[in-house]
Amino acid sequence: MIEEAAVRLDTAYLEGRLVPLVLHGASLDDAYAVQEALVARRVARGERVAGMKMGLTSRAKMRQMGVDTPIYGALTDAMLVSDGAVLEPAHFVQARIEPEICFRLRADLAGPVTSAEALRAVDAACAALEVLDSRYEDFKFDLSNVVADNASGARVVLGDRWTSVRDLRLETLGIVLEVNGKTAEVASSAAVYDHPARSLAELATLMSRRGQTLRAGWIVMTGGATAAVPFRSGDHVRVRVESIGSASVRML
Ligand code: OOG
Ligand code: MG
Repeated sequence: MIEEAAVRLDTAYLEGRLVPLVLHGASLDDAYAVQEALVARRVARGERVAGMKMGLTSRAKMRQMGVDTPIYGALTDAMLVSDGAVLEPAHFVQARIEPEICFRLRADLAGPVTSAEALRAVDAACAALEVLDSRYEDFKFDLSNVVADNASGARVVLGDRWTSVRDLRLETLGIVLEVNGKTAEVASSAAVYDHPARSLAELATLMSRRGQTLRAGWIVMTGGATAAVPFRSGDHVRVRVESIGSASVRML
């Protein structure tokens, strides 16, 4: 049942198609097992796990998606694009984009941990955009199905510089999302689970329940600070994070 659900999601991802929900009444543990099987298929094709993402860590995102439990997903090197990249619409079915703060780890991190312990494993932060592309019609799903679908992950756009977290007041940084030169959404980093380090701590803690550990050198997306907005052909999107920098991306 788990492998079959993973194959259906993986095929939909590869072919740029939608699928009906793959799980019905499955436990959250089974949903993460599907996600792990999905990521294993991608690793078997030559992709490398480069980090993890937290999702549904802000009230704005929970409200938008109708799910009120934080979740996580994996990031592979194939999902990472650099600042200023131009994406191909053909690679997405219903892309959305959201502003995030991304961390880079300087040490392994095994949960359960407190926010302060989690922050000690972080070496730097970067402004980032996450491109989401649910494999389910209209981004409609429940907790288990979105977990199985690797938390709707599609691409991560990293800003052009990393800033040491030692010099930052991470709990109160302004975040501005611009679409085609106009302000679309604004937030504070406090929207991210009260503090982005708390999001990281929760990630390590959730992963520990499945016997997994975050690795030195990995990046961690801490979760959308605002609701995600549609990302359509011709759109140019930029995030600016106070004291950290900016990241931008275009859809051809
Ligand atoms: C699920 C993924 C949520 C975030 O940052 O909140 C997420 C979705 O919204 O489709 O990545
Ligand atoms: Mg996200």
